[in-house]
Amino acid sequence: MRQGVCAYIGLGANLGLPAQTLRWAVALMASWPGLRVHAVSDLYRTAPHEAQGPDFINAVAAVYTTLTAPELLNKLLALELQAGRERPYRNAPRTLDLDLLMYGDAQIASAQLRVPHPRMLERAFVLVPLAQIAPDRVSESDLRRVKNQGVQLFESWG
Ligand code: PH2
Ligand code: MG
Ligand code: MG
Repeated sequence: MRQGVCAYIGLGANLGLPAQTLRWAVALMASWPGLRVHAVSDLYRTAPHEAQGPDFINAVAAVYTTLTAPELLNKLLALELQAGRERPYRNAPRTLDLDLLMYGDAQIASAQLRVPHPRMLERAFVLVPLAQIAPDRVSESDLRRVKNQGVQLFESWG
């Protein structure tokens, strides 16, 4: 599927078996009708940013999809639940977080969804993996601004 919109999804986890869960999530997404996984970044170990708990594993995936943004969001949230996600408080440690970072060039500000993700430019755990698979989407100055945040390569994707 070349057709459809190019969307970017941020993946993160810091409970359970984060790396396995991220790989499992990408495999399930790849099985969804109306979505093709185009590229996945390596897995990065990242320090919790404005959050508590263990280090995170983060990655970013680029997909082409014919799903609408709300349809895609709902499927991502359902997959989080399937991975045992609980939300006891804001930014609580989690088994799986799937954030819709960008949906083509769409600008969306609804009660359920804001795209582009309003905090992505503040977050090295998003910008570093995103720059790996979509260097045209991240500027050098964006990366410089977050370079003091701890991000290290954990595992190659392939
Ligand atoms: N997600 C957050 C808040 N802080 N920090 C890291 N390192 N990785 C995350 O995925 C993350 C975070 C809110 O979703
Ligand atoms: Mg998040
Ligand atoms: Mg989220």
